[in-house]
Amino acid sequence: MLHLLVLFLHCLPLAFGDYDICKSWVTTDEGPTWEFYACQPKVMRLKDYVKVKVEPSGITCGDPPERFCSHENPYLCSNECDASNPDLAHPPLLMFDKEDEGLATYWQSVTWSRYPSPLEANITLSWNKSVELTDDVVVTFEYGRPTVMVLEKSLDNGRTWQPYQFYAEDCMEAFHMPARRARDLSSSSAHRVLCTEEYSRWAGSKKEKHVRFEVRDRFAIFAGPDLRNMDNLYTRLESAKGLKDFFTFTDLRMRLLRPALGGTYVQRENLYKYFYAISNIEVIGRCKCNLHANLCSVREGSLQCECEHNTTGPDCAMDRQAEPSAPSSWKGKPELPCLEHLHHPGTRAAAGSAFGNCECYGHSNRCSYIDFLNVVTCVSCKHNTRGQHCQHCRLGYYRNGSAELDDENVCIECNCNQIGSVHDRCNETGFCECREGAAGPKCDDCLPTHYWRQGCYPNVCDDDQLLCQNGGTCLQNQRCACPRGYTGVHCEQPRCDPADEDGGLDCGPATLLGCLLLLGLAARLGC
Ligand SMILES: *[C@@H]1O[C@H](CO)[C@@H](O)[C@H](O)[C@H]1NC(C)=O
Ligand SMILES: *[C@@H]1O[C@H](CO)[C@@H](O)[C@H](O)[C@H]1NC(C)=O
Ligand SMILES: *[C@@H]1O[C@H](CO)[C@@H](O)[C@H](O)[C@H]1NC(C)=O
Ligand SMILES: *[C@@H]1O[C@H](CO)[C@@H](O)[C@H](O)[C@H]1NC(C)=O
Ligand SMILES: *[C@@H]1O[C@H](CO)[C@@H](O)[C@H](O)[C@H]1NC(C)=O
Ligand SMILES: [Ca+2]
Repeated sequence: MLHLLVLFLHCLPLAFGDYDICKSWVTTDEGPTWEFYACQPKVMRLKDYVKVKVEPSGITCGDPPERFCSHENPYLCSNECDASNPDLAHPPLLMFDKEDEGLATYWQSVTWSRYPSPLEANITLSWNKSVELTDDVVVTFEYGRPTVMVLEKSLDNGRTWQPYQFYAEDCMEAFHMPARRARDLSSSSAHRVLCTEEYSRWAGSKKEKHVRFEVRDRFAIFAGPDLRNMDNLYTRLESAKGLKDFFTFTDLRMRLLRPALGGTYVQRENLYKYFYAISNIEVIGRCKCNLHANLCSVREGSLQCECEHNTTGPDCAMDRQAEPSAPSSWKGKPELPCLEHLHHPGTRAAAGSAFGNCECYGHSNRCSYIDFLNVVTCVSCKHNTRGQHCQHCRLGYYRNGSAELDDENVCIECNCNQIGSVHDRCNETGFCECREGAAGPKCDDCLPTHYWRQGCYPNVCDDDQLLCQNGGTCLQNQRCACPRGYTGVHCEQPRCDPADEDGGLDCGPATLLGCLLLLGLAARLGC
Protein backbone atom coordinates (compact mmCIF):
# COMPACT_ATOMS: atom_id res chain seq x y z
CA MET A 1 0.00 0.00 0.00
CA LEU A 2 1.01 3.56 -0.59
CA HIS A 3 -0.42 4.88 2.66
CA LEU A 4 2.77 6.69 3.62
CA LEU A 5 3.16 8.36 0.31
CA VAL A 6 2.39 12.04 0.25
CA LEU A 7 2.79 13.53 -3.18
CA PHE A 8 3.34 17.21 -3.26
CA LEU A 9 1.94 18.26 -6.57
CA HIS A 10 3.18 21.59 -7.75
CA CYS A 11 2.32 23.06 -11.06
CA LEU A 12 4.75 21.97 -13.72
CA PRO A 13 6.97 24.83 -14.80
CA LEU A 14 8.59 24.94 -18.23
CA ALA A 15 11.88 25.21 -16.41
CA PHE A 16 11.77 21.51 -15.73
CA GLY A 17 14.24 21.78 -12.88
CA ASP A 18 11.52 21.71 -10.23
CA TYR A 19 10.47 18.28 -11.37
CA ASP A 20 13.79 16.54 -11.29
CA ILE A 21 13.59 14.98 -7.84
CA CYS A 22 11.06 12.35 -6.79
CA LYS A 23 11.85 12.33 -3.08
CA SER A 24 14.09 13.85 -0.46
CA TRP A 25 15.06 13.04 3.13
CA VAL A 26 13.89 15.91 5.33
CA THR A 27 13.70 16.75 9.00
CA THR A 28 10.26 17.65 10.29
CA ASP A 29 8.82 18.32 13.75
CA GLU A 30 8.11 14.57 13.96
CA GLY A 31 11.69 13.65 13.06
CA PRO A 32 13.39 12.77 9.78
CA THR A 33 11.25 11.34 7.00
CA TRP A 34 10.97 10.99 3.25
CA GLU A 35 9.06 13.66 1.41
CA PHE A 36 7.78 12.70 -2.02
CA TYR A 37 7.31 14.94 -5.01
CA ALA A 38 5.74 14.76 -8.39
CA CYS A 39 8.62 14.26 -10.80
CA GLN A 40 9.14 13.68 -14.49
CA PRO A 41 11.99 12.79 -16.83
CA LYS A 42 13.88 15.31 -18.91
CA VAL A 43 12.79 16.38 -22.35
CA MET A 44 14.73 14.61 -25.08
CA ARG A 45 15.03 14.14 -28.84
CA LEU A 46 12.75 11.20 -29.25
CA LYS A 47 13.97 10.47 -32.78
CA ASP A 48 17.07 8.90 -31.22
CA TYR A 49 14.95 6.10 -29.72
CA VAL A 50 12.51 5.33 -32.53
CA LYS A 51 12.00 2.31 -34.75
CA VAL A 52 10.87 3.14 -38.28
CA LYS A 53 8.92 1.18 -40.86
CA VAL A 54 8.39 2.42 -44.42
CA GLU A 55 5.59 0.90 -46.49
CA PRO A 56 4.80 -0.47 -49.02
CA SER A 57 7.93 -2.51 -49.62
CA GLY A 58 9.76 -1.24 -52.68
CA ILE A 59 8.77 2.39 -52.03
CA THR A 60 12.35 3.42 -51.17
CA CYS A 61 14.23 4.43 -54.31
CA GLY A 62 17.32 2.77 -55.74
CA ASP A 63 16.30 -0.84 -56.41
CA PRO A 64 16.54 -0.79 -59.37
CA PRO A 65 18.60 2.44 -59.68
CA GLU A 66 16.62 5.41 -60.88
CA ARG A 67 17.21 8.96 -62.10
CA PHE A 68 15.22 11.87 -60.79
CA CYS A 69 14.80 15.52 -61.68
CA SER A 70 13.93 18.67 -59.77
CA HIS A 71 10.94 20.96 -60.16
CA GLU A 72 13.16 23.97 -60.75
CA ASN A 73 14.96 22.34 -63.64
CA PRO A 74 12.80 19.46 -64.84
CA TYR A 75 14.95 18.58 -67.84
CA LEU A 76 18.16 18.29 -65.88
CA CYS A 77 17.78 14.79 -64.50
CA SER A 78 21.27 14.14 -63.33
CA ASN A 79 20.56 12.88 -59.80
CA GLU A 80 20.66 9.18 -59.27
CA CYS A 81 19.40 6.90 -56.51
CA ASP A 82 21.11 3.53 -56.22
CA ALA A 83 20.45 1.40 -53.16
CA SER A 84 23.58 -0.69 -53.76
CA ASN A 85 25.89 2.32 -53.65
CA PRO A 86 26.22 3.89 -50.17
CA ASP A 87 26.92 7.30 -51.70
CA LEU A 88 23.76 7.22 -53.81
CA ALA A 89 21.39 5.32 -51.48
CA HIS A 90 18.59 7.00 -49.55
CA PRO A 91 17.51 4.55 -46.80
CA PRO A 92 14.93 5.40 -44.08
CA LEU A 93 17.62 5.84 -41.40
CA LEU A 94 18.66 9.11 -43.02
CA MET A 95 15.49 10.69 -41.61
CA PHE A 96 16.91 10.31 -38.10
CA ASP A 97 20.65 10.90 -38.41
CA LYS A 98 22.34 14.02 -37.11
CA GLU A 99 21.83 16.85 -39.59
CA ASP A 100 25.10 18.68 -39.59
CA GLU A 101 25.54 21.98 -41.36
CA GLY A 102 25.89 21.48 -45.08
CA LEU A 103 24.32 18.82 -47.25
CA ALA A 104 21.18 17.16 -45.96
CA THR A 105 20.93 13.38 -45.91
CA TYR A 106 17.47 12.05 -46.73
CA TRP A 107 15.19 9.11 -47.32
CA GLN A 108 13.74 9.17 -50.80
CA SER A 109 10.87 7.34 -52.46
CA VAL A 110 10.66 5.99 -56.00
CA THR A 111 9.36 8.46 -58.60
CA TRP A 112 5.77 8.61 -59.78
CA SER A 113 6.45 6.61 -62.91
CA ARG A 114 3.20 4.66 -62.46
CA TYR A 115 1.00 7.75 -62.66
CA PRO A 116 -2.05 7.95 -62.56
CA SER A 117 -2.13 5.26 -59.89
CA PRO A 118 -1.36 7.15 -56.70
CA LEU A 119 2.14 7.45 -55.21
CA GLU A 120 1.53 6.64 -51.55
CA ALA A 121 3.84 5.82 -48.67
CA ASN A 122 3.37 5.16 -44.97
CA ILE A 123 6.15 6.04 -42.55
CA THR A 124 5.51 4.56 -39.12
CA LEU A 125 7.53 5.61 -36.07
CA SER A 126 7.27 3.32 -33.02
CA TRP A 127 8.62 3.91 -29.52
CA ASN A 128 7.03 0.95 -27.71
CA LYS A 129 6.44 3.44 -24.87
CA SER A 130 4.00 6.28 -24.22
CA VAL A 131 5.66 9.61 -24.78
CA GLU A 132 4.41 13.18 -24.40
CA LEU A 133 5.15 15.98 -26.85
CA THR A 134 6.60 19.18 -25.44
CA ASP A 135 7.40 20.89 -28.73
CA ASP A 136 6.33 20.92 -32.38
CA VAL A 137 6.88 17.84 -34.49
CA VAL A 138 8.84 19.11 -37.50
CA VAL A 139 9.24 17.05 -40.66
CA THR A 140 11.72 18.40 -43.23
CA PHE A 141 11.00 17.63 -46.88
CA GLU A 142 13.64 18.17 -49.54
CA TYR A 143 12.39 18.87 -53.09
CA GLY A 144 8.96 20.04 -51.97
CA ARG A 145 6.33 19.13 -49.38
CA PRO A 146 3.50 16.70 -50.14
CA THR A 147 0.31 18.24 -51.45
CA VAL A 148 -1.76 15.76 -49.42
CA MET A 149 -0.82 13.87 -46.28
CA VAL A 150 -2.25 12.66 -42.97
CA LEU A 151 -0.48 12.40 -39.63
CA GLU A 152 -1.86 9.62 -37.47
CA LYS A 153 -1.07 8.40 -33.98
CA SER A 154 -1.54 5.32 -31.87
CA LEU A 155 -1.79 5.06 -28.09
CA ASP A 156 -1.53 1.26 -27.98
CA ASN A 157 1.67 0.34 -29.82
CA GLY A 158 0.03 0.36 -33.24
CA ARG A 159 -3.05 -1.75 -32.58
CA THR A 160 -5.43 1.12 -33.20
CA TRP A 161 -4.84 4.42 -35.00
CA GLN A 162 -6.52 7.79 -35.07
CA PRO A 163 -5.92 10.85 -37.23
CA TYR A 164 -3.75 13.54 -35.62
CA GLN A 165 -3.76 16.22 -38.32
CA PHE A 166 -4.68 16.51 -42.00
CA TYR A 167 -2.53 18.43 -44.46
CA ALA A 168 -3.61 19.48 -47.95
CA GLU A 169 -3.34 22.25 -50.51
CA ASP A 170 -7.13 22.23 -50.54
CA CYS A 171 -8.65 20.70 -47.40
CA MET A 172 -12.21 20.74 -48.76
CA GLU A 173 -11.25 18.89 -51.91
CA ALA A 174 -8.93 16.37 -50.25
CA PHE A 175 -10.75 15.66 -46.97
CA HIS A 176 -14.08 17.54 -47.09
CA MET A 177 -12.89 19.58 -44.13
CA PRO A 178 -12.63 23.35 -43.76
CA ALA A 179 -9.06 24.62 -43.42
CA ARG A 180 -8.04 25.78 -39.94
CA ARG A 181 -4.85 26.86 -38.29
CA ALA A 182 -3.70 25.62 -34.91
CA ARG A 183 -3.02 29.15 -33.72
CA ASP A 184 -6.70 30.04 -34.26
CA LEU A 185 -7.94 27.33 -31.91
CA SER A 186 -9.55 28.24 -28.59
CA SER A 187 -9.22 26.69 -25.15
CA SER A 188 -12.20 24.44 -25.73
CA SER A 189 -11.00 23.27 -29.16
CA ALA A 190 -7.27 23.00 -28.40
CA HIS A 191 -7.29 19.26 -28.93
CA ARG A 192 -9.39 19.25 -32.07
CA VAL A 193 -8.10 17.31 -35.06
CA LEU A 194 -7.93 19.77 -37.92
CA CYS A 195 -6.97 20.10 -41.56
CA THR A 196 -4.39 22.76 -42.36
CA GLU A 197 -3.34 24.25 -45.69
CA GLU A 198 -0.31 26.00 -44.23
CA TYR A 199 2.28 23.37 -45.07
CA SER A 200 1.17 22.00 -48.42
CA ARG A 201 1.30 24.96 -50.78
CA TRP A 202 4.04 25.08 -53.35
CA ALA A 203 6.53 27.80 -52.45
CA GLY A 204 9.62 26.60 -54.27
CA SER A 205 11.25 23.46 -53.04
CA LYS A 206 14.17 25.24 -51.37
CA LYS A 207 12.17 27.85 -49.51
CA GLU A 208 9.65 26.06 -47.38
CA LYS A 209 10.65 22.62 -46.31
CA HIS A 210 8.93 22.15 -42.98
CA VAL A 211 5.67 20.44 -42.15
CA ARG A 212 4.68 20.98 -38.53
CA PHE A 213 2.40 19.50 -35.98
CA GLU A 214 1.92 22.56 -33.81
CA VAL A 215 2.37 21.88 -30.11
CA ARG A 216 3.58 25.36 -29.14
CA ASP A 217 0.59 27.10 -30.74
CA ARG A 218 -1.70 24.84 -28.74
CA PHE A 219 0.25 25.36 -25.50
CA ALA A 220 0.10 29.12 -26.11
CA ILE A 221 -3.71 29.03 -25.86
CA PHE A 222 -3.23 28.39 -22.13
CA ALA A 223 0.25 29.70 -21.40
CA GLY A 224 0.14 32.93 -23.42
CA PRO A 225 2.11 33.83 -26.56
CA ASP A 226 5.55 33.52 -24.96
CA LEU A 227 4.57 30.40 -23.00
CA ARG A 228 5.10 32.40 -19.80
CA ASN A 229 2.16 31.12 -17.84
CA MET A 230 3.11 27.45 -17.88
CA ASP A 231 1.39 27.13 -14.51
CA ASN A 232 -1.93 27.65 -16.18
CA LEU A 233 -1.09 25.28 -19.01
CA TYR A 234 -0.15 22.43 -16.69
CA THR A 235 -3.18 22.95 -14.49
CA ARG A 236 -5.27 22.56 -17.64
CA LEU A 237 -3.29 19.56 -18.80
CA GLU A 238 -3.83 17.83 -15.47
CA SER A 239 -7.48 18.71 -15.10
CA ALA A 240 -8.96 18.47 -18.60
CA LYS A 241 -9.21 14.80 -19.48
CA GLY A 242 -8.32 14.35 -23.11
CA LEU A 243 -6.07 17.41 -23.38
CA LYS A 244 -3.00 15.67 -22.01
CA ASP A 245 -3.83 12.49 -23.92
CA PHE A 246 -3.90 14.60 -27.06
CA PHE A 247 -0.14 15.18 -26.78
CA THR A 248 0.55 11.53 -25.88
CA PHE A 249 1.22 8.56 -28.17
CA THR A 250 3.29 5.43 -28.61
CA ASP A 251 3.49 5.60 -32.42
CA LEU A 252 3.22 8.21 -35.17
CA ARG A 253 2.42 7.50 -38.79
CA MET A 254 2.73 9.79 -41.78
CA ARG A 255 0.54 8.78 -44.67
CA LEU A 256 1.99 10.51 -47.70
CA LEU A 257 -0.81 10.62 -50.27
CA ARG A 258 0.34 12.96 -53.04
CA PRO A 259 3.82 14.41 -53.65
CA ALA A 260 4.72 18.02 -54.42
CA LEU A 261 3.62 18.96 -57.92
CA GLY A 262 5.49 22.23 -58.37
CA GLY A 263 2.44 23.59 -60.16
CA THR A 264 -1.23 22.89 -60.51
CA TYR A 265 -1.20 19.74 -62.58
CA VAL A 266 0.91 16.66 -63.17
CA GLN A 267 3.15 16.70 -66.24
CA ARG A 268 2.84 13.18 -67.63
CA GLU A 269 5.87 13.55 -69.87
CA ASN A 270 8.15 14.12 -66.92
CA LEU A 271 7.16 11.96 -63.97
CA TYR A 272 10.75 11.75 -62.66
CA LYS A 273 10.31 14.99 -60.75
CA TYR A 274 7.54 13.62 -58.50
CA PHE A 275 8.67 11.82 -55.36
CA TYR A 276 9.02 12.24 -51.59
CA ALA A 277 12.28 13.06 -49.83
CA ILE A 278 12.51 13.53 -46.04
CA SER A 279 15.74 14.65 -44.43
CA ASN A 280 14.66 14.91 -40.79
CA ILE A 281 11.81 14.13 -38.40
CA GLU A 282 12.21 16.03 -35.14
CA VAL A 283 10.10 14.82 -32.21
CA ILE A 284 10.80 16.57 -28.91
CA GLY A 285 9.15 15.25 -25.78
CA ARG A 286 9.52 13.06 -22.76
CA CYS A 287 8.55 9.63 -21.50
CA LYS A 288 5.14 9.56 -19.88
CA CYS A 289 5.78 8.37 -16.32
CA ASN A 290 2.65 9.78 -14.62
CA LEU A 291 4.76 12.09 -12.40
CA HIS A 292 6.41 9.08 -10.69
CA ALA A 293 9.88 8.97 -12.32
CA ASN A 294 12.64 11.41 -13.11
CA LEU A 295 14.57 8.97 -15.28
CA CYS A 296 13.63 7.15 -18.44
CA SER A 297 16.21 4.78 -19.80
CA VAL A 298 16.60 2.20 -22.53
CA ARG A 299 16.02 -1.33 -21.29
CA GLU A 300 15.39 -4.40 -23.46
CA GLY A 301 15.69 -2.11 -26.47
CA SER A 302 12.89 0.25 -25.41
CA LEU A 303 12.47 3.34 -23.26
CA GLN A 304 11.17 2.64 -19.77
CA CYS A 305 10.42 4.83 -16.76
CA GLU A 306 12.51 4.19 -13.64
CA CYS A 307 9.49 4.24 -11.35
CA GLU A 308 9.51 5.68 -7.82
CA HIS A 309 6.75 6.09 -5.19
CA ASN A 310 6.11 2.32 -5.13
CA THR A 311 4.72 2.41 -8.64
CA THR A 312 5.60 0.08 -11.47
CA GLY A 313 4.79 -0.67 -15.11
CA PRO A 314 6.24 0.96 -18.23
CA ASP A 315 4.45 4.25 -17.42
CA CYS A 316 4.53 3.93 -13.57
CA ALA A 317 0.75 3.70 -13.64
CA MET A 318 0.50 0.66 -11.38
CA ASP A 319 0.80 0.21 -7.63
CA ARG A 320 3.75 -2.08 -6.99
CA GLN A 321 2.16 -3.75 -3.95
CA ALA A 322 -1.37 -3.96 -5.24
CA GLU A 323 -3.11 -7.01 -6.62
CA PRO A 324 -3.67 -7.08 -10.39
CA SER A 325 -7.14 -5.59 -9.91
CA ALA A 326 -5.65 -2.36 -8.50
CA PRO A 327 -7.25 0.20 -10.85
CA SER A 328 -10.66 -0.30 -9.26
CA SER A 329 -9.36 0.13 -5.71
CA TRP A 330 -10.39 3.76 -5.47
CA LYS A 331 -13.99 3.18 -6.40
CA GLY A 332 -16.50 4.01 -3.71
CA LYS A 333 -14.49 6.77 -2.03
CA PRO A 334 -16.63 9.75 -1.11
CA GLU A 335 -16.64 12.47 -3.75
CA LEU A 336 -15.23 15.71 -2.48
CA PRO A 337 -16.83 18.97 -3.57
CA CYS A 338 -15.37 21.04 -6.44
CA LEU A 339 -13.24 18.22 -7.74
CA GLU A 340 -11.78 18.37 -11.17
CA HIS A 341 -10.53 15.10 -12.52
CA LEU A 342 -6.78 14.82 -12.81
CA HIS A 343 -5.43 12.86 -15.71
CA HIS A 344 -2.86 11.49 -13.31
CA PRO A 345 -4.17 8.11 -12.10
CA GLY A 346 -5.33 8.10 -8.54
CA THR A 347 -5.19 11.86 -8.16
CA ARG A 348 -7.85 14.51 -8.37
CA ALA A 349 -7.58 18.24 -7.99
CA ALA A 350 -9.87 20.64 -6.26
CA ALA A 351 -10.22 24.34 -6.86
CA GLY A 352 -11.17 27.01 -4.37
CA SER A 353 -10.57 27.46 -0.68
CA ALA A 354 -14.06 26.15 0.03
CA PHE A 355 -12.53 22.69 -0.14
CA GLY A 356 -12.81 21.39 3.43
CA ASN A 357 -9.32 20.19 4.34
CA CYS A 358 -7.44 22.54 2.04
CA GLU A 359 -5.27 24.26 4.68
CA CYS A 360 -2.26 25.90 3.07
CA TYR A 361 -1.47 28.79 5.45
CA GLY A 362 -2.48 31.26 2.77
CA HIS A 363 0.26 30.17 0.37
CA SER A 364 -2.16 28.42 -1.99
CA ASN A 365 -5.88 28.11 -2.47
CA ARG A 366 -5.81 24.89 -4.44
CA CYS A 367 -5.61 21.33 -3.17
CA SER A 368 -5.33 17.93 -4.70
CA TYR A 369 -6.78 14.70 -3.42
CA ILE A 370 -4.68 11.56 -3.85
CA ASP A 371 -7.11 8.68 -3.93
CA PHE A 372 -5.11 5.70 -2.96
CA LEU A 373 -3.60 7.53 -0.01
CA ASN A 374 -6.74 9.38 1.04
CA VAL A 375 -4.66 12.50 1.44
CA VAL A 376 -5.44 16.10 0.62
CA THR A 377 -2.40 18.14 -0.31
CA CYS A 378 -1.85 21.75 -1.34
CA VAL A 379 -0.92 22.45 -4.95
CA SER A 380 1.38 25.25 -6.16
CA CYS A 381 2.51 26.58 -2.78
CA LYS A 382 3.69 30.17 -3.21
CA HIS A 383 6.18 32.31 -1.27
CA ASN A 384 8.84 29.60 -1.61
CA THR A 385 6.95 27.14 0.56
CA ARG A 386 6.17 23.50 -0.07
CA GLY A 387 4.63 20.53 1.67
CA GLN A 388 1.19 19.08 2.20
CA HIS A 389 0.04 22.31 3.88
CA CYS A 390 2.75 24.57 2.41
CA GLN A 391 4.27 24.37 5.88
CA HIS A 392 7.89 23.76 4.83
CA CYS A 393 10.32 25.89 2.90
CA ARG A 394 11.36 24.94 -0.61
CA LEU A 395 14.83 23.52 -1.08
CA GLY A 396 17.24 26.44 -1.11
CA TYR A 397 15.20 28.37 1.50
CA TYR A 398 15.02 28.29 5.30
CA ARG A 399 12.46 29.21 7.91
CA ASN A 400 12.38 32.84 9.03
CA GLY A 401 12.29 32.46 12.82
CA SER A 402 10.53 35.79 13.40
CA ALA A 403 7.72 35.16 10.92
CA GLU A 404 4.48 33.23 11.42
CA LEU A 405 3.70 30.26 9.16
CA ASP A 406 1.19 32.32 7.19
CA ASP A 407 3.60 35.25 6.66
CA GLU A 408 4.72 35.94 3.09
CA ASN A 409 8.28 36.26 4.39
CA VAL A 410 8.27 32.89 6.12
CA CYS A 411 10.97 31.45 3.87
CA ILE A 412 14.33 33.13 3.33
CA GLU A 413 16.64 32.29 0.48
CA CYS A 414 19.76 30.38 1.60
CA ASN A 415 21.96 32.39 -0.75
CA CYS A 416 24.82 29.91 -0.51
CA ASN A 417 27.95 30.96 -2.33
CA GLN A 418 27.89 29.00 -5.56
CA ILE A 419 31.57 28.26 -5.57
CA GLY A 420 32.14 27.76 -1.87
CA SER A 421 29.14 25.55 -1.08
CA VAL A 422 28.32 21.95 -1.89
CA HIS A 423 24.73 22.76 -2.99
CA ASP A 424 22.25 25.60 -2.64
CA ARG A 425 20.47 24.17 0.42
CA CYS A 426 21.02 25.25 4.04
CA ASN A 427 19.95 24.16 7.51
CA GLU A 428 17.20 25.72 9.63
CA THR A 429 19.39 28.62 10.68
CA GLY A 430 20.57 29.48 7.19
CA PHE A 431 23.94 27.76 7.31
CA CYS A 432 25.15 26.35 4.01
CA GLU A 433 27.22 23.19 3.59
CA CYS A 434 30.74 24.26 2.60
CA ARG A 435 33.26 22.68 0.30
CA GLU A 436 36.64 21.80 1.75
CA GLY A 437 38.47 24.92 2.89
CA ALA A 438 35.42 27.21 2.70
CA ALA A 439 33.80 28.75 5.77
CA GLY A 440 31.16 31.19 6.95
CA PRO A 441 27.36 30.82 7.03
CA LYS A 442 27.18 31.24 3.25
CA CYS A 443 30.55 29.58 2.52
CA ASP A 444 31.88 32.79 1.00
CA ASP A 445 34.92 32.83 3.30
CA CYS A 446 37.91 30.56 3.62
CA LEU A 447 39.38 28.83 6.66
CA PRO A 448 42.61 30.50 7.92
CA THR A 449 44.53 27.64 6.26
CA HIS A 450 43.08 28.54 2.85
CA TYR A 451 42.98 31.54 0.54
CA TRP A 452 40.16 32.65 -1.80
CA ARG A 453 40.55 32.72 -5.54
CA GLN A 454 37.35 31.49 -7.27
CA GLY A 455 37.10 29.00 -4.43
CA CYS A 456 39.28 28.16 -1.44
CA TYR A 457 42.74 26.76 -2.03
CA PRO A 458 45.26 25.58 0.59
CA ASN A 459 47.74 28.27 1.57
CA VAL A 460 51.03 28.09 -0.24
CA CYS A 461 52.79 30.02 2.51
CA ASP A 462 51.99 31.65 5.84
CA ASP A 463 53.75 33.21 8.83
CA ASP A 464 53.66 30.06 10.89
CA GLN A 465 54.22 26.61 9.33
CA LEU A 466 54.73 27.28 5.64
CA LEU A 467 57.40 29.93 5.99
CA CYS A 468 59.09 31.49 2.97
CA GLN A 469 62.81 30.78 3.30
CA ASN A 470 66.00 32.71 2.62
CA GLY A 471 64.29 36.03 3.33
CA GLY A 472 61.31 35.58 0.98
CA THR A 473 58.01 37.26 1.82
CA CYS A 474 54.58 35.63 1.74
CA LEU A 475 52.09 37.41 -0.54
CA GLN A 476 48.42 36.86 0.49
CA ASN A 477 49.18 33.23 1.34
CA GLN A 478 49.37 32.55 -2.38
CA ARG A 479 53.08 32.68 -3.17
CA CYS A 480 56.50 33.61 -1.83
CA ALA A 481 58.24 36.61 -3.33
CA CYS A 482 61.84 35.42 -3.39
CA PRO A 483 64.93 37.61 -3.10
CA ARG A 484 67.41 37.60 -5.98
CA GLY A 485 69.34 34.40 -6.07
CA TYR A 486 66.57 32.17 -4.79
CA THR A 487 63.65 30.42 -6.39
CA GLY A 488 61.22 27.57 -5.67
CA VAL A 489 57.79 27.63 -4.06
CA HIS A 490 59.30 28.58 -0.70
CA CYS A 491 62.46 30.23 -2.09
CA GLU A 492 64.31 27.13 -0.99
CA GLN A 493 66.38 26.73 -4.17
CA PRO A 494 69.36 28.83 -5.08
CA ARG A 495 68.82 30.40 -8.46
CA CYS A 496 71.54 30.08 -11.07
CA ASP A 497 70.89 32.76 -13.59
CA PRO A 498 73.90 33.27 -15.86
CA ALA A 499 72.53 36.65 -16.93
CA ASP A 500 72.50 37.82 -13.32
CA GLU A 501 74.03 41.31 -13.16
CA ASP A 502 76.25 40.32 -10.27
CA GLY A 503 77.83 37.83 -12.64
CA GLY A 504 78.52 35.29 -9.94
CA LEU A 505 76.73 32.02 -9.59
CA ASP A 506 75.68 32.06 -6.01
CA CYS A 507 75.76 28.32 -5.61
CA GLY A 508 76.89 26.46 -2.58
CA PRO A 509 78.82 23.22 -3.13
CA ALA A 510 75.82 21.08 -2.15
CA THR A 511 73.74 22.37 -5.00
CA LEU A 512 76.46 22.73 -7.56
CA LEU A 513 75.34 19.62 -9.41
CA GLY A 514 71.78 20.92 -9.58
CA CYS A 515 73.07 24.24 -10.87
CA LEU A 516 75.05 22.57 -13.61
CA LEU A 517 72.00 20.56 -14.64
CA LEU A 518 69.94 23.74 -14.73
CA LEU A 519 72.60 25.51 -16.78
CA GLY A 520 72.60 22.61 -19.24
CA LEU A 521 68.85 22.85 -19.57
CA ALA A 522 69.03 26.62 -20.03
CA ALA A 523 71.66 26.19 -22.73
CA ARG A 524 69.55 23.64 -24.55
CA LEU A 525 66.56 25.97 -24.40
CA GLY A 526 68.75 28.66 -25.90
CA CYS A 527 69.06 31.04 -22.97
C1 LIG B 1 -1.02 3.01 -44.86
O1 LIG B 1 -1.70 2.74 -43.65
C2 LIG B 1 -3.12 2.72 -43.78
C3 LIG B 1 -3.71 2.50 -42.43
O2 LIG B 1 -3.41 3.60 -41.58
C4 LIG B 1 -3.53 1.64 -44.75
O3 LIG B 1 -4.94 1.66 -44.92
C5 LIG B 1 -2.85 1.87 -46.09
O4 LIG B 1 -3.14 0.82 -46.97
C6 LIG B 1 -1.36 2.00 -45.91
N1 LIG B 1 -0.77 2.41 -47.17
C7 LIG B 1 0.31 1.84 -47.65
C8 LIG B 1 0.79 2.42 -48.93
O5 LIG B 1 0.88 0.92 -47.11
C1 LIG C 1 8.46 -3.26 -25.66
O1 LIG C 1 8.80 -2.93 -24.33
C2 LIG C 1 8.64 -4.01 -23.42
C3 LIG C 1 8.97 -3.48 -22.04
O2 LIG C 1 8.13 -2.43 -21.70
C4 LIG C 1 9.57 -5.15 -23.80
O3 LIG C 1 9.41 -6.22 -22.92
C5 LIG C 1 9.26 -5.58 -25.23
O4 LIG C 1 10.17 -6.56 -25.63
C6 LIG C 1 9.33 -4.41 -26.16
N1 LIG C 1 8.89 -4.79 -27.48
C7 LIG C 1 9.59 -4.50 -28.58
C8 LIG C 1 8.99 -4.97 -29.85
O5 LIG C 1 10.65 -3.89 -28.55
C1 LIG D 1 6.88 1.52 -0.41
O1 LIG D 1 6.92 0.22 0.10
C2 LIG D 1 7.86 0.01 1.14
C3 LIG D 1 7.85 -1.45 1.53
O2 LIG D 1 6.54 -1.94 1.57
C4 LIG D 1 7.52 0.95 2.31
O3 LIG D 1 8.47 0.81 3.33
C5 LIG D 1 7.48 2.39 1.81
O4 LIG D 1 7.10 3.26 2.84
C6 LIG D 1 6.48 2.50 0.68
N1 LIG D 1 6.33 3.88 0.19
C7 LIG D 1 7.12 4.55 -0.64
C8 LIG D 1 6.63 5.86 -1.06
O5 LIG D 1 8.21 4.14 -1.05
C1 LIG E 1 11.41 37.68 8.56
O1 LIG E 1 10.05 37.96 8.82
C2 LIG E 1 9.81 39.27 9.32
C3 LIG E 1 8.35 39.35 9.68
O2 LIG E 1 7.56 39.24 8.53
C4 LIG E 1 10.22 40.29 8.28
O3 LIG E 1 10.04 41.60 8.77
C5 LIG E 1 11.71 40.09 7.93
O4 LIG E 1 12.05 40.94 6.88
C6 LIG E 1 11.93 38.64 7.51
N1 LIG E 1 13.36 38.43 7.31
C7 LIG E 1 13.90 38.22 6.11
C8 LIG E 1 15.37 38.07 6.08
O5 LIG E 1 13.21 38.16 5.10
C1 LIG F 1 23.24 24.86 11.29
O1 LIG F 1 24.60 24.71 10.98
C2 LIG F 1 25.47 25.46 11.83
C3 LIG F 1 26.88 25.32 11.30
O2 LIG F 1 27.15 23.98 10.96
C4 LIG F 1 25.33 24.94 13.27
O3 LIG F 1 26.16 25.71 14.13
C5 LIG F 1 23.87 25.08 13.69
O4 LIG F 1 23.71 24.52 14.97
C6 LIG F 1 22.97 24.37 12.70
N1 LIG F 1 21.61 24.63 13.07
C7 LIG F 1 20.73 23.66 13.19
C8 LIG F 1 19.38 24.06 13.64
O5 LIG F 1 20.99 22.50 12.92
CA1 LIG G 1 19.05 13.34 -42.39
